[in-house]
Amino acid sequence: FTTTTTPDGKEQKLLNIFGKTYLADDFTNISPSIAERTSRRLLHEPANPLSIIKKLIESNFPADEYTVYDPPEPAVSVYENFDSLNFTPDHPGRSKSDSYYLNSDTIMRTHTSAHQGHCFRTIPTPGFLISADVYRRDEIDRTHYPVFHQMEGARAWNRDDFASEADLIAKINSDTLKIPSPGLQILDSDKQFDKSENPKQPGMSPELCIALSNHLKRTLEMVVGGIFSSIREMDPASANKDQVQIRWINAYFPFTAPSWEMEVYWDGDWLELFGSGVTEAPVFDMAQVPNHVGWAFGLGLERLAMLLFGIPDIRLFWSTDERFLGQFSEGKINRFQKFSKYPSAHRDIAFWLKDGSAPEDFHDNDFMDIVRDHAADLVEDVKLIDKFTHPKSGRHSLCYRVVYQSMERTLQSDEINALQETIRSEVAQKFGVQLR
Ligand code: FA5
Ligand code: MG
Repeated sequence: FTTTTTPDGKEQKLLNIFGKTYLADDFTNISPSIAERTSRRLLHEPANPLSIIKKLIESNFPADEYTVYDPPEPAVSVYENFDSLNFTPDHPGRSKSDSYYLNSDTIMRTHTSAHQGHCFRTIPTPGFLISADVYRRDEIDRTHYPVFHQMEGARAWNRDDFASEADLIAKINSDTLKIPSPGLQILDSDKQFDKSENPKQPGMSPELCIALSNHLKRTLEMVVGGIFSSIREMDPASANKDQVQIRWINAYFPFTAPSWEMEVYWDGDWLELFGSGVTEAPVFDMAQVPNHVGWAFGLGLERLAMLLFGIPDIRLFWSTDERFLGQFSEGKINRFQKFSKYPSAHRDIAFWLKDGSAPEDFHDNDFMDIVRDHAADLVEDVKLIDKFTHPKSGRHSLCYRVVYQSMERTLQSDEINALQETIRSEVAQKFGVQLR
């Protein structure tokens, strides 16, 4: 941060980041530990499991139909991240407590969908694939990290290329794979839009909606089937997974209708792989390609990588330990061999909220941010473990448990105590709470 003085004598804070300067305002909440993450570029490390998965997925899309797009920087306009995707001005997804804002106009993208408009407008092929780091103020545990990676994909048709809607539908149908991918057992494959549960968009005929939905589902089934068949070839240890079960679940996104999530059954659990749906007409209008129809999906690369490589903790993707990185090579999927986990230790922090303040006014994410800023990768998990209201004073107390563990070394208790002390005083100072 630097400051400047406006002509009328007011002090103005400036945020200098990614080679640009932004006027800070009451939305500014990006922290140094998050900003630092942007320089690592895991998807550009060819032997990182995330980029191995990215390449594997890309290889399952026909290269002449889908262009691979690599977005230049993680900061996007609030318009791109939300408005261009049909999020209403009061949509809760815009909340400061869930995202990292540079200021009220600029945000660290929360999903790769932020680049849909640009791609629909500029990419010459009918489809595209976008992969990038995305940023969310989220909880801290084995499967959540404030920075993760998504792959977005989309496919469009221009109504103006067809003499009639019947011709358009016939073309979409002829572009659609006829049989679902072998090697997958698919539940609810033919489930279509549903008036009450998963409505089609107004103004689109049922026939067109069904044609687009079928193209979306058959394409993604082919891609997922292709991924699992390469796994079977590469990794005989997973040979028992020769029939992978997937299912289509109704979903909701402001920028698609109808919408679905795909889940895959793996190691005894259904795991959500991606969200998808038929792109809403206003998204094409705002992208300045009116009269288009199509579909999109957005997939979490860590989820799939954890499953396929057997990686147990999302922080490992950021490890620079040779015992981690040395296990992987470009184009190859192999089971991760656990190296011994360094010991963990927990510390609790309890505090009274300010008089008259309710537990709901204290956001978990604000606490998480302090932990992230001061202990970054040395924390495995943070949980609210107790809430208590004093029977006489009516004051509320909260207790969080912080589990410390490093991926790289054994933490000494002096070091943990020092970190905990820093977190304690920062929490007291920032939120005016009284430590217990
Ligand atoms: C989205 O981000 C939508 N943009 C997806 C989309 C794109 C829908 C295009 C329709 C059309 P969601 O927040 O559910 O949706 O995230 C998409 C995927 O990212 C999830 O399915 C999951 O695989 C992954 N994901 C979400 N949150 C996390 C997280 N905290 N850590 C790791 N992966 C995550
Ligand atoms: Mg979701």
